[in-house]
Amino acid sequence: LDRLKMPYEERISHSSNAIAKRLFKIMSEKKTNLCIAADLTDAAEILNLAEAVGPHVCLFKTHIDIVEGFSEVFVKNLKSIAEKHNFVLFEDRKFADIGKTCQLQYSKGVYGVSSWAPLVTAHSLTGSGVLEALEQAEGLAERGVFVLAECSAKGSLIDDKYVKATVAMGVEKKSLVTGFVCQSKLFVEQPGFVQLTPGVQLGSSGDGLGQQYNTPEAVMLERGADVAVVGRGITKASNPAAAAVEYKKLLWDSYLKRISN
Ligand code: 6AU
Repeated sequence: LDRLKMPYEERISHSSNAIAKRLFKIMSEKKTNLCIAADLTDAAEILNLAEAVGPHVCLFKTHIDIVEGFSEVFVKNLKSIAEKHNFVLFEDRKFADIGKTCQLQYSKGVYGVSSWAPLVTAHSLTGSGVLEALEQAEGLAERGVFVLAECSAKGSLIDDKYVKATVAMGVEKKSLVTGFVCQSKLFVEQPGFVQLTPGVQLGSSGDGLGQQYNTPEAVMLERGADVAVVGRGITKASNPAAAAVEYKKLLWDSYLKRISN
């Protein structure tokens, strides 16, 4: 089994996680493997972005703790745009504490993430108790976690041993784990998991603060991405909707090329 050669719709039956199944279905139906990183700080601008790029993305990734103007109405509006355009809300919280603390951060506090985001990210740093805790927390019935196995940032301290142990941890909890955030082909023989790869932008190699960029073609054809995360390549464009269409097309064409080879 080689996930890199398999169409997304065929991978649905290989997955044990409800959100991975939903994601493969959305990608096949909408013909997009683009995740937008909606790293804007103004709530109204995030809603405008969601309306503009919604038809072109499978995932809408937020950092909810950078938003000024957060409210229940904001979440309600974001949820309804997600329903209208059929994309999944994805809070990139990168949970990294002991399990119990992560559980509280996930389900309580100002943001109540587990009540509106079916998908979140977590670090493996503190062990599998984090996944256990997220699974047992109150919130949406169907949920998924992307576990961070590799980082796009220059000088990241993550080494090979950490990477391997992270994937092993995710495999052990496959009912909860949607896939892995990584930069290379770590689990080609596991078609049920999704590879999410950030650090994608055309015409830039980095941001001067450690971020490193690859092209859409490189992440899809060389690095094994299933879904590519694009933030500033779209949000800083003069026309974000047009930029989303451009990235969507490049990513989808690369995917078609990959499965046809
Ligand atoms: O395209 P950018 O550089 O504007 O945004 C990249 C987005 C940011 C990061 O928090 C996130 O992707 N990210 C992640 C994720 C998704 O977890 C991991 C990583 O290794 N690098 C990275 O940039 O929202």
